[in-house]
Amino acid sequence: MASAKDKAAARKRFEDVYTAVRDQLLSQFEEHGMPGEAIEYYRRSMDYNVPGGKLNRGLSVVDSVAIFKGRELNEEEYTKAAVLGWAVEFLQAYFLVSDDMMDSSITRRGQPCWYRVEGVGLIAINDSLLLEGAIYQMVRKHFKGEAYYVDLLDLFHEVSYKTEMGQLVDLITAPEDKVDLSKFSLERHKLIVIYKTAIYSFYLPVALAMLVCGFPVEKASPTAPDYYKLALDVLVPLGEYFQIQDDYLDYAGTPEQIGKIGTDILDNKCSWCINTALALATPEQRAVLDANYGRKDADAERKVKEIFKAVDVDGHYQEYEESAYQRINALIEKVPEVQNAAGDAVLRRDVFRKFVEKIYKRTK
Ligand code: GPP
Ligand code: MG
Ligand code: MG
Ligand code: MG
Repeated sequence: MASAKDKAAARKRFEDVYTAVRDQLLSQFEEHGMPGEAIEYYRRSMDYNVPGGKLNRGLSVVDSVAIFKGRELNEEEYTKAAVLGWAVEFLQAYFLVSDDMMDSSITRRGQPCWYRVEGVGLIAINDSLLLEGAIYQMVRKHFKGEAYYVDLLDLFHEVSYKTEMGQLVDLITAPEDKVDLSKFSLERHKLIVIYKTAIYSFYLPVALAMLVCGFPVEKASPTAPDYYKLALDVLVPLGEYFQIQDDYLDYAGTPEQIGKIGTDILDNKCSWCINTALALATPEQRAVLDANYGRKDADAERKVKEIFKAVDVDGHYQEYEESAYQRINALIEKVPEVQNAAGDAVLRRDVFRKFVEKIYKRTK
């Protein structure tokens, strides 16, 4: 177990790569003769939106590369892995800046959403596009000569497209202003969660690490394992489990625990809790849910929570968590620990175990 001090040091080392990447992007602006005003604006947009999160996604690229290689990374290897980690964080920033506009959200990470900052407004649309474009500038600068360069590009494009598919289904399933619980179901929830969250948050960091470590995208023979499919088949259920925890904590966690006030009931979110309750509710309970879900009103929220208690969402969650944990561990144990072609990296199960141990029974 890494100490708090080790963790802080790992974060600091990773953050130093952000500063370098950001400065490279700003120098490029200068080389193109962009005015000082634009350079300052772009710096402010990146600093506001990219580095302030938990950095779990970005750091997991670095951790995964080291585990696959089975040793500490040298300076050059570290920097390359960290650049890809930051590319994932830029992708996330691009998603969140635009998602906050689509969701008419007020705050993010304890500060106003970027589009609500003085002097930003709808320029945030272009800012989000620049955050996305930055990914390809970074990847180009650091990886253009690599045999797997085109696979990196393909992966970012595929993952972005799938996330956008999920975002579409999310937006039309649960519009903020029109509550219609007949659109919800556990199947719909699963689809949204997999496409909107699991693929970019869990599969992307590991698949990037696999590309860096020389695991081939093309199967060497018809009987050779499809490494990327193996990873996807574990990481998608893991991402689904993570989001269900998030949904549950939004309802059951205290603000002291989760560091924010849960708003899914007020906001008409297609969360695991409402879908579980809908599957269990009597017609009378269903009528209460229909009348009170997604209303911006504390009393309506309380009535919904009473139904959640009555149908035992809590007990169903404990059951779900246990069975998800068992199922995911069984999937992990089936992953073959194969070597890459060069014999200098192994698809170690520890990469997946590390994710599970981080999130099992989390309460924040
Ligand atoms: C946040 O989901 C949005 C995403 C993770 C993906 C957005 C994708 C785009 C293509 C823009 P959310 O709105 O459910 O969560 P939050 O509560 O964090 O806003
Ligand atoms: Mg949102
Ligand atoms: Mg959203
Ligand atoms: Mg949530």
